[in-house]
Amino acid sequence: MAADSSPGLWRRIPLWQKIIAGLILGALVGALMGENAGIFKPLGDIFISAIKMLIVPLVFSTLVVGITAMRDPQKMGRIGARTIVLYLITTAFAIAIGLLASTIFQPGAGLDMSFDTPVESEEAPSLVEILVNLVPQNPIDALAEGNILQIIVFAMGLGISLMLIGEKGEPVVQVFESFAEAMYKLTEIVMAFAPFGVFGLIAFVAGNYGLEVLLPLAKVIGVAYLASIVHVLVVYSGMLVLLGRLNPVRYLMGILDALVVAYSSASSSGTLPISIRCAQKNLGVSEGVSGFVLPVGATINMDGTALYQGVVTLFIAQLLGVDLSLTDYGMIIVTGTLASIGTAGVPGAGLIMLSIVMAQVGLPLEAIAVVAGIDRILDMARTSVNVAGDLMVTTLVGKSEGELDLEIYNSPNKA
Ligand code: DAS
Repeated sequence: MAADSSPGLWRRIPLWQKIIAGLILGALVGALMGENAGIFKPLGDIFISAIKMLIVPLVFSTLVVGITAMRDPQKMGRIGARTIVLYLITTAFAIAIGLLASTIFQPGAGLDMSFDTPVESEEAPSLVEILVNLVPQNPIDALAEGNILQIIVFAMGLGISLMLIGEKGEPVVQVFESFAEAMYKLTEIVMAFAPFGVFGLIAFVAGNYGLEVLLPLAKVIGVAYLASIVHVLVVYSGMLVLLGRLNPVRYLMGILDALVVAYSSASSSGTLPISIRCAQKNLGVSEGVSGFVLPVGATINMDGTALYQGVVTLFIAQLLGVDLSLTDYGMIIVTGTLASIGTAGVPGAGLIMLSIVMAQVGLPLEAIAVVAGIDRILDMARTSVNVAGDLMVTTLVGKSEGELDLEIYNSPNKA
């Protein structure tokens, strides 16, 4: 009798359903076990380390292959310009929505909370510093340190040079092509572990954030989550429909894996390999566009962080009874955008950058201590928006450049 080759039940369940099951189970176990749920944290830590292991080799090889596949330096310039403009537009919308939500719902009004732990203020990186630091003095160091922007610059230079030398570059291009394929396969192997990793991460978080921590600040958490959902459903869906003539439901279904990993890990850069996989396998974006737009986005496009800066800065001003002027609102939008560009794609980075925005409008940095205790809960939401924004722009840029496979994008079955 032929061996039964049909996949077992576990393999027939779509990955995103298994990941969400891991998230729900983790929340339940964490709520039941409290801090003892920390025993599952190593599952999450191993999973995060495994996806971080992929970032440098995957981004580098995908970018080199993607650029050589484009065969047109002008096209790269166009993609870069479109990417930056769309990232700035979505970030400005995000801050505005954050400010509007806190203005309407007044989460800080009538609250009385003490705070005393001073928080050191960060300096926003100037645009000049960001530009100068783009060029790696030693590409091997950049790869070893995981400096994504420098890796992108070097990969672009190498890709364009390989394109320009034509035939002589073919052997190297083929090596990168097979290396990138191997990295995609390794990403899939790591993703099979995602349900268990997400379970471990959420069980730990749910076990450490009991109701006694969350209830007093439930309103500001609610405002941040509501504003985040509105930003994704209104701004991103609206841009996909208006600028790309694309069905936003297919986009939302296609990014679920990346969203859940972003939510449970609170790390955009840690989610990057999953984002690249979602863009290519679920949204049909080409290697070249996804391999460029997503790593840039994971480094400088943080809409969720920008939205969070708007919500929390106003929350703290309300808490202290400080009335902000229109100029202050303008300063929050400008410094919030710069702070989000300078925010690293790792857990807690946005809280540190919050000090820049608060200092700009004269709020005491000690007040950050009020939201520090619930930062992980806020970080999970803002990271999810950061990743969703990167994937939305990647989809739009792919569509505008004819590098989006509409058959894959419109398919109801997502990998
Ligand atoms: N956790 C950061 C990220 O990975 C966002 C933040 O801290 O604001 O995108």
